[in-house]
Amino acid sequence: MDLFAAEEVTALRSEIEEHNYRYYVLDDPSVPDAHYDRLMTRLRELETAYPELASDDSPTKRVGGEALKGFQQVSHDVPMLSLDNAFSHEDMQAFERRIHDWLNSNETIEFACEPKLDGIAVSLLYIDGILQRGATRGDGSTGEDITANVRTIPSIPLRLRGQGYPKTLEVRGEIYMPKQGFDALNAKAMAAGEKTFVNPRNAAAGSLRQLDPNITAQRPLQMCCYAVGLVKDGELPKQHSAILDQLHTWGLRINSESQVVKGIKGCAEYYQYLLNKRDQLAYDIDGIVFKVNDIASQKRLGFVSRAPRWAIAHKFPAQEEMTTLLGVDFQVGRTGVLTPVARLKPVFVGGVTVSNATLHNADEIERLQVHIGDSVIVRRAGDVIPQVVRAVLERRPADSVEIVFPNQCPICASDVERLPGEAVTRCTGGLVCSAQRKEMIKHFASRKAMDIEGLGDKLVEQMVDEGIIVELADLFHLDLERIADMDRMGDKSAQNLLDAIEKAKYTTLPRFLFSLGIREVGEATALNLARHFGDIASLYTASEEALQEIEDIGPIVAGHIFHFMQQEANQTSIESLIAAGIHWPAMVQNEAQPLAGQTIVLTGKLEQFSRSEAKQRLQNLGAKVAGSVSANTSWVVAGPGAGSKLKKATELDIEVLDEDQFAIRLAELES
Ligand code: 5U1
Repeated sequence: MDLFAAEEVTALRSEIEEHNYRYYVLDDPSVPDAHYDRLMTRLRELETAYPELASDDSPTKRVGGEALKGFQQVSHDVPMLSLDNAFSHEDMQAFERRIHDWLNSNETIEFACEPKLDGIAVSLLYIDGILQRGATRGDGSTGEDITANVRTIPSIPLRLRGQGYPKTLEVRGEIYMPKQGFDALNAKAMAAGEKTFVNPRNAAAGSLRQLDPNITAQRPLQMCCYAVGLVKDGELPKQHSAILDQLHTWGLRINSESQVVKGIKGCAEYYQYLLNKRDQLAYDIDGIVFKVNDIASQKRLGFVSRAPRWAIAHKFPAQEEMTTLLGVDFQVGRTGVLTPVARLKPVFVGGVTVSNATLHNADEIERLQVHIGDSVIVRRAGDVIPQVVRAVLERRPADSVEIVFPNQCPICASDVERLPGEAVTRCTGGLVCSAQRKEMIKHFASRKAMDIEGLGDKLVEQMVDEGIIVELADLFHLDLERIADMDRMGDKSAQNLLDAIEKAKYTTLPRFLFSLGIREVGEATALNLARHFGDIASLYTASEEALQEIEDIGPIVAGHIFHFMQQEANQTSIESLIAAGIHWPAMVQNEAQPLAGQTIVLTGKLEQFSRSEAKQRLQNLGAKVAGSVSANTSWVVAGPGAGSKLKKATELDIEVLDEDQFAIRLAELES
C-alpha cells in the first residue's frame, strides 16, 4: 500500500465529508462547487489507481452497483411507531390531561415541537458510525431494505462525524422532496412528455421505490431525523431535544424549526407560528408533532397500540381534498384569454370552502384527462387560487362527460383562436366582446392602475351591460343622475364615485401606461417605458428595436407594445382619455434614483415584503432587479430558503443582506 496515497485519500474523504455536512446538513456551504468537484475527481483518481484503498463509506461510493431485483424485507427490532392525531385545541388539551393523569402530576410539561414533514418514514442503522442499512417503515414491524437508495441522498452521512456515538445507533426520520426540487423534477418530466408526480410526497415515495439507485440519485431528496430506534453500547442525552442536537453534531440533518415549549399554551403558540409560516417553508408539512421532552417521562408513559402516549401530531387543515366536478365554465379575461373554470361540489380545503378551481387551459384539461362528473382532487395552498390537480380515474362514473373547449367565445360568439406556440385560446372579438371590455375597465380602475375608489367589479359589469360605458373615456363623462339610479347606488355614492374619478385624473405616466392593459406590460415594464420615453407621443413612434433597448423588454413584449401603439383605435382611446383631463407630472430623470446602474437579486422567502413590493421599490430607486446572480450583481437580498443564488453570491464575494438589513437599507435610500 502506498502510504502517501493512503494519507491523501483519508484527508480528501474527510474534507469532502466536511463540505457535504456544511452544504447538505448545515445549509452553509464554504467552498465553490468547482473546488468540491476537484476534490472528488482527485479522490476517484486515487481510488482507481489504488483499489486497495477503496471503501464503502467513501463519498465516491454513494451510487454504485447493479439495479436490484427486488427489495429485501427488514424487521425492525424496535417497532416504528405511528402517531395519534389531534385536530383541534380541545384534542390537544385532552392530550395534556392524559399525560398529567398518567404521570400523576400537574407540573407544566416541556414539549419538543417539530414540523410534521409530508414524506416517507425511514430508519437508518449505523454500526460503529458506518451506515449499514436504510429501511422503510412498512407496517412498523417489517419494512423494506432501501440501503442502496438512501446512500444516494447527500444529507445522509455514510459515516457519522465526531465521536461518542453508540456502537449501534438506529436513527429515524423522514425522507422528503423539497417543493423547489419537486417543481423542477415535474417541469423536466413535462418537457420530456413523461408522467408528472401528483405531489412531493408521491415523488419522494416513487424515488425511494426505485430498484435502480442511479435513478434515486437524480432525485432531489432530503432527510430530516426526528428520533432514535435501537441503541446499544452507548448513552444518549436524557431529553428528546438534546438527542436531536446530538444527532446533528454527528452529521445528521434535523429540522431547523424544532423548538422546546412549555405546556399546551406553548404548543398552541408554536402551532400558530408554523401554520402562518407553512407556505413559506421549503417543504410540505401536514402538521406539528409534539413530544414530551423528558425521556424518563416518555418511558413511564409508554404506548398504546403502536402509538406513544407521549407524542401527538396536531394536523393542519388539509390542502388537498376530493370532490366532484359538476361542470366547466369558460371565463373570458381582459386580453380575451378563455380560462376553463371547474365548478365543484363545495368542499372544505385549505381552511375555506371551495366551489370553483382553475383548469388553466386546453393542455391542462388534456393532461388531467378530466371529465365532468369525475371525482377530482382539489388543492388550495396559501393564497394560491385553488387548482384541480388530478382526476380519480378509478372512480369515473359511467355517465361522465368529456370537456369540449368551445370554438366560439361564450360571451360574444366571435371565433376563438389558439396561435402556434401559445398555450392559451383567445376570443378574437377584442372590445366587441363585453367580457373583455369589462375586464379592461376593471383593470384600468384598479388600485395599482388609475386607482378609482368605489368603482368595484359589480358596478363596472352593470355599466357595461347597460351601455353606460362603451370605451374607457366614457368613465370621465358619467351622468350623476344616471349613476345614482343604478343598483346599490344613490346620490351620495354616485357623487363619491364622480369625485374619485375626478381625483384619478391626476396620475403618473407609469400608472397610466400600466392601466392601458397592454399585454405583458406590468408595473415594472410600465415604469421602464415611462422612464425611457418620458411621454406618450414618443411611444407611438417607437420601433420594436427601440423598445428592445429598454431593460427587461425582449422581442415578444416589444411586439405587444408596438402592436398596441400602432392601432389607431388605441391611439384614439389614449387621446380621448387625455382630452378628458388625465394628466401627470413630467418624469424625473435619474436624480432621485440612488440605485441607478445597480443590479440586485432577491432570493429566498421575504416575510416583511411581498416579492413584487420589494422589486417595485428597488426599481423606483433606479435599480435593475435580476433573476440570477452574476459578476454584475451589486448585492443580493437573501431570505430563508435561499439556495443556489446565495451560494453563488458567496462564491463571487457579493454583498448579501438579510431581510432586516434590506428593510433598513431601503428606508435609508427612500428617505
Ligand atoms: N417530526 C416528527 N415526525 N414524526 C413522525 N417526529 C415524528 N415522530 C414520529 C413520527 C411517526 O414518531 C415518533 C413516535 C418517534
